[in-house]
Amino acid sequence: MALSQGTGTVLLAGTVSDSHTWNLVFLELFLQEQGRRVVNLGPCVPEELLVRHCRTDAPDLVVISSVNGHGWTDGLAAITRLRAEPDLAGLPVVIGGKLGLDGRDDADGVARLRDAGFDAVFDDGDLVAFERFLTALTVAPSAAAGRPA
Ligand code: B12
Repeated sequence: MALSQGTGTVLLAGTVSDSHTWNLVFLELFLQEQGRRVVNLGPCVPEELLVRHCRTDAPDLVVISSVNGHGWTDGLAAITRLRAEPDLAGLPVVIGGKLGLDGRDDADGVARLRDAGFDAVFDDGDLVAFERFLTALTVAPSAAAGRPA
């Protein structure tokens, strides 16, 4: 489903091990400023809860944030669990923040997360790239899914 400007619902969640919250507050405001309705599940969201909310809230996009340095593993577990559900296979899901511990670009980590099912990975939390992704998703979901992370 396309994210139409002003109407799309975004499900926002921190990863299971991550207790940071200001990243989520920031992203909620960022998305709301663009007219999105945001359901913010907060930090430390287990995979089962995420799956349940993907069904009950019927989001047009899922945004996962991780800044505690465990994003590669937590993100992989979350997307693997989500993509195991056939009815959620086509739901756009992205992850971003500070995914590793050393702050360096990790092309292998990005590739692993993309292969596992994320539509985009914003390792350095690049908000400009994220905004471009949102615009592409609004116009044509397939174009957004095809762009490089
Ligand atoms: C405040 C803080 C805490 C507070 C959190 C309070 C709270 N209520 O959130 C406390 C003290 C609790 C805390 C705990 C820990 N912290 Co801390 N914390 C910070 C600190 C100083 C600021 C984070 C913050 O609030 N920033 C403000 C928000 C708005 O910005 P942000 O989080 O960077 O998010 C931005 C981007 O990353 C991006 N973004 C985030 N997610 C996404 C998703 C998408 C899709 C996109 C596009 C963008 C995006 O957008 C945001 C806005 O620009 C940072 C250091 C720093 N200066 O960044 C460390 C930091 C995040 N913490 C760190 C660590 C290691 C921990 C602990 C593990 C420490 C410990 N040993 O216990 C624990 C985490 C425990 C856990 N289970 O998660 C490390 C993470 C290492 C890494 N990833 O490289 C950091 C980077 C410090 C460091 N340099 O080592 N922390």
